[in-house]
Amino acid sequence: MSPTELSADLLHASDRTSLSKDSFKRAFIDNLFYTQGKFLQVATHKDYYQALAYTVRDRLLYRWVSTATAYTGQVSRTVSYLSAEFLMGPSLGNTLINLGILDEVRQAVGELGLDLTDLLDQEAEPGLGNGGLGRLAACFIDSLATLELPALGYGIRYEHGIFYQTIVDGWQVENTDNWLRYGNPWEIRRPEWSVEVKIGGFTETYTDTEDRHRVRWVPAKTVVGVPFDSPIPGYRVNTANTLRLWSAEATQSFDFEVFNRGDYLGAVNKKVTSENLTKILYPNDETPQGKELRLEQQYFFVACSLHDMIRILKGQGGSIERFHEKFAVQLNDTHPAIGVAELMRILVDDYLLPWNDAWSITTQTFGYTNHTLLPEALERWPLDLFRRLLPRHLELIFEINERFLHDVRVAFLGDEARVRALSLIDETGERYVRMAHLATVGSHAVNGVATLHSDLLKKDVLADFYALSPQKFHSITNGVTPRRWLALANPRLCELFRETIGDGWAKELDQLRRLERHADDAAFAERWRAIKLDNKRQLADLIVQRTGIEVDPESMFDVQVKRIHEYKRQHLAVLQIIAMYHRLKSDPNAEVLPRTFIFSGKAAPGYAIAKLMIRLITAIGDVINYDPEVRGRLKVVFMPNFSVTTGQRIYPGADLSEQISLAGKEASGTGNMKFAMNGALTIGTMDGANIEICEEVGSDNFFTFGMTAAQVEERRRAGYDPREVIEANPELHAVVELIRNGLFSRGDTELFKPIIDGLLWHDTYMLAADYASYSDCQLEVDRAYRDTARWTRMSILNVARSGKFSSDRSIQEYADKIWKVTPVSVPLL
Ligand code: CBF
Repeated sequence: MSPTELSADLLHASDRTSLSKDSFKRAFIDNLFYTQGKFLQVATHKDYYQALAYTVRDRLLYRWVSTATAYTGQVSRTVSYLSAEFLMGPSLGNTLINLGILDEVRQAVGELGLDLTDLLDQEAEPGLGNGGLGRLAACFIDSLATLELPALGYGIRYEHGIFYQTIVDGWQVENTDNWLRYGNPWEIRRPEWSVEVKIGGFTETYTDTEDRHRVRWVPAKTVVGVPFDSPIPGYRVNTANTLRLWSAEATQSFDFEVFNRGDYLGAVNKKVTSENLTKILYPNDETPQGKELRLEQQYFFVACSLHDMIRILKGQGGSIERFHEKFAVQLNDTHPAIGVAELMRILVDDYLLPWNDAWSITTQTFGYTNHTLLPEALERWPLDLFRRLLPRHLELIFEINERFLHDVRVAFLGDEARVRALSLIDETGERYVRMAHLATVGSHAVNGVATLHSDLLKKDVLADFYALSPQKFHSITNGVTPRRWLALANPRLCELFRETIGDGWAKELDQLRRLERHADDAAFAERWRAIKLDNKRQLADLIVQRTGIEVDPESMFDVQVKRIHEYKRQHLAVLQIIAMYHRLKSDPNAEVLPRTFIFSGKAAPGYAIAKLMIRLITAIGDVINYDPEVRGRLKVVFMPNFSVTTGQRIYPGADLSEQISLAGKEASGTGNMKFAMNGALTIGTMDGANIEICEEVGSDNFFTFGMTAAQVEERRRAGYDPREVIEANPELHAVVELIRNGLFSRGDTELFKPIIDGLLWHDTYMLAADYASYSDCQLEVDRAYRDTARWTRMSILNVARSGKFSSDRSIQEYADKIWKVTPVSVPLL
């Protein structure tokens, strides 16, 4: 019997594989006993969760091993998705959905006297990302597995993920995230595939045996990257791909020489510094900080991942010249862009390939996704820092640049301005390496994440690159996985889907279209409303639990959840809330629709204005929520610690989704999609994917306001003075005065001055210019909401037409346009 047959035999006989309820219960008790060392009567909820997680993981491992076996036997191209962030969210619920065993497991644990929901709540969320970009990576690996595409997600196993946010006296307080405190049952450490990564030092030249000049990198230190693997199951398929996250360890845990000299602390110093590398996720969204450790983190995980791919290639008997045929490597933003130089280094220095061959392999390997147009978000590294950490890579980047700029000069004779604009090195002041340029030059495909964003990339941020190689540019609109964001988050709505149109939508979201024919069915609409109300009740419970604020589920839930950032304009919503409050105070009988405004999101710890915006939201809540004259008609809530888990509770309970960024600033947005597919209507600017959502659901079912991206540019060019606009709008003027005079700061006129001054003197994100249009649009929202039948119909149509926004569609486009990969079906062993 061969080893594979032998293990297949064992698998079939095992309680670790079977999906039957009895075998599941036996396995659960077994895990409780043998992995947790507990029995039912004394175990805690955490123990139960761990035992359940291991029981489910065992079933997953069977698929994982089958997948690995299927992949080993064939040579089809594999996608390597390189991302510094993977905001996965808890695994247990999602795994149960994807394996199709949620109901059985609920029953099995129920028969043991346990409640599955309680157990799901025990899981610590791995917050290994800041926001949209990291969450997109998580949706994408779910879709890759669901579409049965061979893929590996590569990233960093941060010991501490995004900070845990609490609100103290109305202010954001950051607390250390400790997601690994109880261990992580979903990962397996694979020390046998560790990689040694060199850092720092210098380079030297030498002559090889064939008398050619070569360069050798002599590093200052070496760190070991240890992979931790988690299985990523596709939805109702046998495929379980791998998420491989790298953790830094020291080459030696203890330096005996130093210890023997009596320096006890010094003996462990190296270990501590090496392991610091993957200690913490940088909590900045869209504002990279030029910190040395950050560049080290980026290089570390990229170097580990490329070496791992070469190990796999070699293991399959492939030659390095065929690297690009085996791997399509996608750069999730510029964070892994150093991969271009690292692959060149490996090919030229380690494998001694001629430059042109190495360059051809490299450019055929990489694809680059840009996620932002904000100039301040484009990563640049000071040359000195770069040289100190990666001396050889800097030399290679210079050489790439020299060759590239030669091509530019030939393409645009005499246009030295263009040469400077395209250069990989920014020479305008202190010299920097421009990572977006490195990624663009080193990739065969570059894409934006929504149509407008891709157009603006071509027109603005990467315009010169587009002029040079237009064929490289693509647009792939983002998407989100319907498994987590519908099946898991909104079970009641999905039950209605199941009864009405069956289950196919979870894999082919376009099938939701079939709901359209029920949009005018009164009984169906009634059930739709009842589900929304139920979801709102649950959300109201969560709100009171987390904030102490009671809200009325019958009021409209008007929600803005996302990172706190000036360009996203949470403060525009705040101005509008104050205006409504003012209206009510001026005329207590004024017709103001009862609304509950729900905000949630984290501000980067060093981003003072964003933190002040949180303070302003909590401050207006403190006034409005307790004003007897308002009689609960308006409530303002700030939900602490927005996360994947919190999102799963918020999206299904929302009536109105606020997507109000200044047009041209939000690359795509993905929260906007989650809201729409959960039946919330959007009030939004013509920005990012809002435009496509509006196109899909129809402008009658979407509330648009504000300037378009082109109008924003025009207005700026014409000279924009926010004070003029504010003076001319009595409502807005009154609002600004209320804040300025200290209504929300107990008379303190200094507290919110930075926000007010910003608005009056700069208004970079043009709140004043869009205010009137936003305000009018909110009146239209009021009118629509009062007409219950109309609102419900709009809500149904939003869901029915949200099929485009599945990440399965996005991934299929990447597979066809960029990666050229095809599915591999996995037989179970
Ligand atoms: O593409 C995914 C998301 O990425 C961001 O969050 C980012 O970090 N650059 C953008 O801000 C979002 O618009 C985008 O949806």
